[in-house]
Amino acid sequence: MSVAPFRTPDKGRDKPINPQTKYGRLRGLLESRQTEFIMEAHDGLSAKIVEEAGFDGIWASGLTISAALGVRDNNEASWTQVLEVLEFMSDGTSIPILVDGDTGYGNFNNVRRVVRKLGQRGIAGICIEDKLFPKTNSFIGEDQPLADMDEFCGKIKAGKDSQIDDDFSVVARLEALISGQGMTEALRRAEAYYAAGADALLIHSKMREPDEILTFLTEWDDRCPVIIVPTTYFDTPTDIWRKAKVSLVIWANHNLRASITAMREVSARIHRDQTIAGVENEVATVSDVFDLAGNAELSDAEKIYLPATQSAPNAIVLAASRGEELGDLTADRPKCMLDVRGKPLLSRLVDTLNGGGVRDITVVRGYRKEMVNLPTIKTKDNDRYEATGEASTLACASDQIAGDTILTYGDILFRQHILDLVSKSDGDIVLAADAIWRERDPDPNSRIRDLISCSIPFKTGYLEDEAVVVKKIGPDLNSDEIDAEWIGVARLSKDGANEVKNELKLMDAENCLTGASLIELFQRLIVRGISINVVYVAGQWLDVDNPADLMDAGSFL
Ligand code: SPV
Ligand code: MG
Repeated sequence: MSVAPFRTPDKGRDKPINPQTKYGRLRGLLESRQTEFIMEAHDGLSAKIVEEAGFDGIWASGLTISAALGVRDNNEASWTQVLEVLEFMSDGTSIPILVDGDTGYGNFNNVRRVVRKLGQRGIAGICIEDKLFPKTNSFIGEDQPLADMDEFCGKIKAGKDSQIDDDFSVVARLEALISGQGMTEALRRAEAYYAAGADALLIHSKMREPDEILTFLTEWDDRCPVIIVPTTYFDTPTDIWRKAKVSLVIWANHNLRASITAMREVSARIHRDQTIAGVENEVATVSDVFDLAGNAELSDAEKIYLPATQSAPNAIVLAASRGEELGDLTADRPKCMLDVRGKPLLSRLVDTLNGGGVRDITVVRGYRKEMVNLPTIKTKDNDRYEATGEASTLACASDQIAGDTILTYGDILFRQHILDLVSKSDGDIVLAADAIWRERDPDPNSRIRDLISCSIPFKTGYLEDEAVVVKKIGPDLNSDEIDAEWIGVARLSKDGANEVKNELKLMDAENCLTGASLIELFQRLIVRGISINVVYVAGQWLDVDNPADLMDAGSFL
């Protein structure tokens, strides 16, 4: 269906819009000729959540920014204080912001200054309302006085003359209906504000029904973009706005109101229960907070900008599988989250990594991923965990395979010195391998084991500084060629990390990534002539495959 353009009586209003800028994208929403929606935010975090939800724009509400600062919507927060909040909101998001500029914070001169400052901070547009400074929220009281119409037109002109980008939008908000001055006055002012240069009109109403808004829309007859704020007439079907050719609908305050409900509930409950145990699974995780704050980007940047000597290795923990052999124990959680003497197995593993200076830990989750929620980890997800193997799980974290990287299974425990040994060892890909693996269980076939045949066996007088390389790795070595069992811990240097990453890409291109294990990945590297080193260890580790292993894990501590 082709939609006619807006009636554009004045020249210069139909210039091409630059869709690359936030200014252009807000103007694009206003002029898209379909009904668009923007959502309220009041700080950097809520702005990010609005973008994450999929909205194409943000309403920086005066009411909710004030409330979030703990003050009234009466210009109690100064415009520069609001500007500071807006800067956080804009820096943290890539979608345009339309700011509720109240009455413009003074006269035309204040509007000029605000519009320039907003433009400098990448705010896409301002909405100013035709009331008096200091403003009062439109839903409070009756018959609030309106600004002089000509004086308000001067503010609109001043705003347009001060914008630093052609696509910056100045929206004129009409309060005539709310202040009881009637439809004729609203239309008279609409005409004047549009002629003064407003890019769009916002027609506001506090009626429970949409009738006066619909009448305005009919009378105004699509002369320019019109914005509505259906806070009081909230149950009007959205299709009515589409049919009435509303340009933009503002959902004006629901994030703030939702947060008030949620914060009240959680505070009351914690106060009453004197514990946080009851709410722990009902609130966002701390790692979710880190994700929203963009911590992953910071640790990537640290790898680029901090001197190499200061950068500790990062770790990738593969923890996507359920652990079938553990039966009902893993009905509601993956095995990495099973309790080992009062703490999840994964927490114990994280403690060991932290003890070795490894702080940047990415856990790849799969089965019951919501249960893998430790505060200090980053997460990646293998949502196809049921149909894929370890190599695919590792590929889900391929952007973390960079620089010095420790790679571990998520169902193992090992002593700190093993981590120190692999961390110090030379070689681009180094596996910690248990030379006395037979002591744990002499039968190589008793469970799936990652067995290794090495260039120098441990028993012939191996010296720690001698380079031992893997000749072959896999579950099906002949008994007499097995020298050790890989314990599930590896270290990759920067070059080793690149080799592993490339091999994962090759496997993907050859369609053999899906079911592959890590062992198959390592074996492919060996066949390609990449050297994989071994550091021998003597026991002091375990993996948890079955209930007996879980008992052993308790005693291991
Ligand atoms: C705001 O969100 O601050 C607004 C809309 O101005 S309203 O509260 O409906 O006036
Ligand atoms: Mg407001």
